[in-house]
Amino acid sequence: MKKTMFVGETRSGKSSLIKVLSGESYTPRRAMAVEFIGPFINTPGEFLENSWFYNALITSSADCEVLAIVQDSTRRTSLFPPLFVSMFNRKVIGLVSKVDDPNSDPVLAERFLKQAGAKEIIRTSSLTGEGIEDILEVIS
Ligand SMILES: Nc1nc2c(ncn2[C@@H]2O[C@H](COP(=O)(O)OP(=O)(O)O)[C@@H](O)[C@H]2O)c(=O)[nH]1
Ligand SMILES: [Mg+2]
Repeated sequence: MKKTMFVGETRSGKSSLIKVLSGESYTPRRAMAVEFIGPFINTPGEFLENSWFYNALITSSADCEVLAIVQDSTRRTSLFPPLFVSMFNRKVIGLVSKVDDPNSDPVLAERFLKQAGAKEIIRTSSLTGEGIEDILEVIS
């Protein structure tokens, strides 16, 4: 499994995805700290929400092979700036989260992820398991 770092807004669904991907063994904590869960690195939403913390994200990414940027498809806004991923010299996957939700707009979420620089995009749901196999395929 390739080491994969998750970046996304607070409550975008990062911890839920890691929980499903890692086989339910991870109990997420709500702490402003980088967490290491097997091959997964979870980063605090605050690191994306305040560009003062971009350096912390770049430092945390040193050890990872894949950068997973998570966009909540129930949100109509995104905090990813254009070409966000160009700061990281890493393979990138864009993850559209919560596609099971009635308010999900996966097309808009994909647009945000593409603007951020993601070329490979996977629609996911931690509730139904949609997209989980596809993520595992990319990072295995
Ligand atoms: N409907 C739906 N809700 C989700 C999904 N993933 C996460 N959530 C909910 O979104 C909220 C934030 O999820 P969490 O994984 O803690 O986000 P994080 O802050 O990015 O780690 C929680 O209330 C979750 O239950 C999903 O795939 N579908
Ligand atoms: Mg979390």
